[in-house]
Amino acid sequence: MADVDQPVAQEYALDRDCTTLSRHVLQQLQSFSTEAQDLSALMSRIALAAKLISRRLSRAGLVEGALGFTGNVNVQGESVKKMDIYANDVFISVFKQSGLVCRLASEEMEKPYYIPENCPIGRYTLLYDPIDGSSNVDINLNVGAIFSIRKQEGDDIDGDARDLLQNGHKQIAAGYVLYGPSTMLVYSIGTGVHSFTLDPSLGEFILSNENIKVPDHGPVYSVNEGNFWQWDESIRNYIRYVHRHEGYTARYSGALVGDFHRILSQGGVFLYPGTLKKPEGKLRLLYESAPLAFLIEQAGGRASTGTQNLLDAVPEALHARTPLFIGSKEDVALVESFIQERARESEKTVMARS
Ligand code: P6P
Repeated sequence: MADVDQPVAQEYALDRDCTTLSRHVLQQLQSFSTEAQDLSALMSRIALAAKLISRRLSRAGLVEGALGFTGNVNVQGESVKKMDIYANDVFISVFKQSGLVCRLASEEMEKPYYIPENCPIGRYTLLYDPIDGSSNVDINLNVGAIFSIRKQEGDDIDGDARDLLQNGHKQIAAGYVLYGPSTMLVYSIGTGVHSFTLDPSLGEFILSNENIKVPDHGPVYSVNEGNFWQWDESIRNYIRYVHRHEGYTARYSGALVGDFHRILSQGGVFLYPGTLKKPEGKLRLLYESAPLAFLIEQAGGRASTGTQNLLDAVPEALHARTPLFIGSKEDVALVESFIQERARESEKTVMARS
């Protein structure tokens, strides 16, 4: 007797296989407006860049000159990996052909890259970290890419992209690519968070999870405890708390995208606090923290600088950094409670001395 559910399951499987990223964006917007078409085309370009970089990463160990350092230092003061440059160039090449993106702002480029021929048509700016966690590249561990899309405001006559120095609510789309055992693309255009998995046999990103929600609380805290003595006492007090209480476990891969993806999937909190050497923290606001903050809020979680909602933060410069506390709302609130407690104690001390 044939399984009566067979046709439905088969139909569902076929429908899922046909839910590509570009189709999903149009479904999300339930419109074929110019902006909807633009966003769908932009996401398709992101997917193409991700496929090209995934292909390079999967064979990097076999390709002469793919791995290792270039010998240069980028605007962040970090040693540049050959894969950083390759990935950055892939995004430039893919979006030059897009006709939609007028400017590219990348961790790897001090100034934005302008594509003047696209400006009359597409007034979008792509902000991205082409390879996040590149210290993992040469040892075949997970790396990622983070992207954010904003609409250009004004004509940027003097080429300083000042209109980008606005808070994270100005983002119209954000997401990341995780190059792990499989290559996943996770995105939001403000209608929930959705994940796609690259099917190499199809060469397509196929829908794998819709409307992802982060648990209100989770067991994971993700932080580089090697910086313990560089942190403010409030953060050290939080770490002492999770050390002494049941139900917490530490996970840290050294690549933000992988650590964030674990938090999004299982709940918990990722922390990159300010340190003595880097009081503003290490992570960049416009193309690392703000896109992830956009996603986590869409997934029902929170992102904070420690003193304000991350999406409210306004950068003073293109490569501005900010402390980042992001994940489940209860776990981010717990970190903030230690910061607020410390601030109250400091205030009392100052009052007592005055
Ligand atoms: P640390 C990678 O260089 C990165 O920008 C993020 O991907 C990662 O979360 C962080 O830096 C790791 O920094 O200081 O812990 O090595």
